[in-house]
Amino acid sequence: MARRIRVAAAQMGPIARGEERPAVVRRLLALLREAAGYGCDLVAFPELALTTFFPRWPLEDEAELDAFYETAMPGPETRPLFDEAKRLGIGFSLGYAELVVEGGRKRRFNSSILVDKAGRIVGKYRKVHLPGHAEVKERPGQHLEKRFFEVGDYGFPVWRAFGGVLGMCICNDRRWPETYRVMGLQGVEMVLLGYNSPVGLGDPYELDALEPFHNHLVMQAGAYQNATWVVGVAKAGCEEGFNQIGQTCIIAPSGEIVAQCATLGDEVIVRDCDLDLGAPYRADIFDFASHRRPEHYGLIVERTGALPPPEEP
Ligand code: CDT
Repeated sequence: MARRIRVAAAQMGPIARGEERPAVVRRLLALLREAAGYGCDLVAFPELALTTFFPRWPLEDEAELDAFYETAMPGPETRPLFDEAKRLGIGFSLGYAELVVEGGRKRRFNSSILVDKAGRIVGKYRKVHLPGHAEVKERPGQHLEKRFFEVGDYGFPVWRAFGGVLGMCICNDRRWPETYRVMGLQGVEMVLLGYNSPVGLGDPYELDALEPFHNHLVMQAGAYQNATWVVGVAKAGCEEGFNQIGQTCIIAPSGEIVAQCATLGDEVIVRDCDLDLGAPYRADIFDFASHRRPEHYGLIVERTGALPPPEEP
């Protein structure tokens, strides 16, 4: 019998700096209800889906900064999302800024959770690849994730959920082959990932112009090379003066995009995903046990890694 997940990717348009949590949760609820109306098992929301992308500002005031983080999940303001998901019998993944106090020290992570149809958190991931910088740069836009988050300390776990093996990663993680491969080696069948990808921060125009191409390139390659579905969900549009790409999409284990958003706003796309679609790839071209040669990779690095520096002209 085919193992199918009907998944929704719920893209969000911009969230204003002053938009309060209850208003954002109302938007999430509308998207959740729309997905449930389509009979979805699961809806994936973006990275930092409860707030504006606050690492664009060098926030100095600690109380102001803390207000962008969740100290409990669910907390009083996010509880309605869990209750409604349970009532409708739909799961979800959600990206948010997490603040925990450990040993009297505040720890901050860029996190996402996987919630089952009964409203229970069954998986949690903390972003590993934090892009940008900790110090303010001389350029039009900042990306201060290294200042406001620690590197995630959970690795790339996968979970048995929704009748398959699911994993999560967050935004910049999608550009690194290791992200997918670590999950691929654990048999992942669907990767849920949210992103906020700005253009116009001051990179050369050539890079910004290719950003939509690179966005799909990395997710399609990750899907194909690991025979997994990938659900990539954007927070899109012009947020506080900065343009963020959209292109929310659902990618099959073949690497093909099978559904894609057409706007830069709140929008739901849906696809029935056959989790067994990756099986022929895993049985042949990407049969890791038969064809991968990890015992040689170290040797290759050893032999080629010590390239002498270029000679002075
Ligand atoms: N949120 C996130 O990880 N964004 C990065 C852009 C970094 S630009 C300095 C991305 O990889 O899309």
